[in-house]
Amino acid sequence: MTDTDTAVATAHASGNAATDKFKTARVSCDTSPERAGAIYRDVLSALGEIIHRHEVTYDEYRVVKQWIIDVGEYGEVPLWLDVFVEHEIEDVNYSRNALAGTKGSIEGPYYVANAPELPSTCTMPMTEKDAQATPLVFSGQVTDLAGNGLAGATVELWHADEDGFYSQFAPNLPEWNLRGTIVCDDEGRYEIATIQPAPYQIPHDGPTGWFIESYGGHPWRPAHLHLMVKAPGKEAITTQLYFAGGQWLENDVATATKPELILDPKAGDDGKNYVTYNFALDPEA
Ligand code: MBD
Ligand code: FE
Repeated sequence: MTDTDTAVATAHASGNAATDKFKTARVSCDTSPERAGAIYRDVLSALGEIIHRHEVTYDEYRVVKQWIIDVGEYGEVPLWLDVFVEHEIEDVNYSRNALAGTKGSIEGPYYVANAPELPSTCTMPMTEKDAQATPLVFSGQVTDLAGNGLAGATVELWHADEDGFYSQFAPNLPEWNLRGTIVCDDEGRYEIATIQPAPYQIPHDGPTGWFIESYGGHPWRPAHLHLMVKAPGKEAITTQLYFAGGQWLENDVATATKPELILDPKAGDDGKNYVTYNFALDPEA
């Protein structure tokens, strides 16, 4: 390993980790040839229309071809797709199912299944360095649409540390740092002690960063918590929670914020931030 590998989470290293994780579960679906053909024809004709509208040059075509090769070689396919495309997929699936419960948001590239279980009142696994950050006590209840607490609910929580690093996608962090599967009590309640995450720059020293630079954009996401909430007989939700007044809320590079998903923690006398947020789950489709 070089110094760079151990000191920072490069786009290349975290990208390859995300690609490898994604590949461990080979995905398939039963899309019919008719539907596949209709989607591909529409994608290609939209692309053709854009090429004509902007009179895309041969040099531009070759630059894009090289860039796509680079995205693959750097392992940034999950990163680029989840930042720039996933929010549309999340949106259309939310609307189609007409879910009435807590809003969803994108999963992003850094979810890891099967995080160790923690009791309903718990402290997230964290390093001594993390423990210096502002504590956040996050409590609430998983309910049905009528507000009844749900037995058997779990809340999977994963988030970055103050430096913007996710365990398993950055070097030198304990495997399950700031990741856990919280097993709620019999009424769906939880009280999780963690830390305030900081605004987050997606890895931008690789092709995703060059892409952002090419149009004069920025690589920032507002500070966020990732969650997956499940209960027996209910639709699971994947979502994110943000922080009122936080930077980048209005111009998240991943276009994944929603007004219903913003926390407003209050500082307690003990120097910790406290917030309550409940999750309402729709019945299973
Ligand atoms: C993240 O932490 C994230 O949430 C998204 C959507 C993309 C890259 C990194
Ligand atoms: Fe994230």
